[in-house]
Amino acid sequence: MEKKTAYIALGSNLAVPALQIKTAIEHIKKIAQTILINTSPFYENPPMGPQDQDDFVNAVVEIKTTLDVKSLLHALQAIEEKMGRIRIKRWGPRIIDLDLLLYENLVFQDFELTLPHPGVFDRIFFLQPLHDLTPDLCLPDGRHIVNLFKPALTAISNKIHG
Ligand code: A4P
Ligand code: MG
Repeated sequence: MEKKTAYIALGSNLAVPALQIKTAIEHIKKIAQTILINTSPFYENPPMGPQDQDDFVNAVVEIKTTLDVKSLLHALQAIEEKMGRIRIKRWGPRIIDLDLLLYENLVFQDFELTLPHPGVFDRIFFLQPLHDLTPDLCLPDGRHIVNLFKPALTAISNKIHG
């Protein structure tokens, strides 16, 4: 099968978040039929949603894979489980959250997967690292990332590493 480009967002706000992101990246490198192409800087961001939790560390990685999109999603969920993620409350604290932002130009929706990830259009903690990796990115609907994320105007999150 042909190699597909995909972007995965990583987020953590528990147990030394930057370390959790690094560990998750090591796991991503080991996904079958998949290679890691690039890692964005890590950013510290205030929590979106409930404010009674610690700041998040967020990053995005670019991969190439010959896995189909569902196999990739399930591989990411297996990493979350291996790393001890417990789902307690929506938008609550987490050891690791792996969100599939984009898989080529696929537009898709079913009970377990929405692509592009709906947050890719407006969440600064997705857009900023994605812009670092691919400033020329065009989303499947034709919108250009620089029209969603204007670095000079909106760079409010704090680069901590990379
Ligand atoms: N799912 C559907 N589409 C996708 C996709 N493209 N990638 C389904 C990954 N999963 C996808 O996710 C719920 C369900 O989404 C899964 O069963 C999967 O099949 P989840 O990870 O179990 O639950 P969740 O993460 O608690 O909920 P949700 O709505 O996905 O939350 P988000 O959007 O992930 O937000 N603040 C900062 N600063 N940084 C963060 O990273 N993250 C969250 C969580 C809240 N606040 C944050 C951050
Ligand atoms: Mg999630």
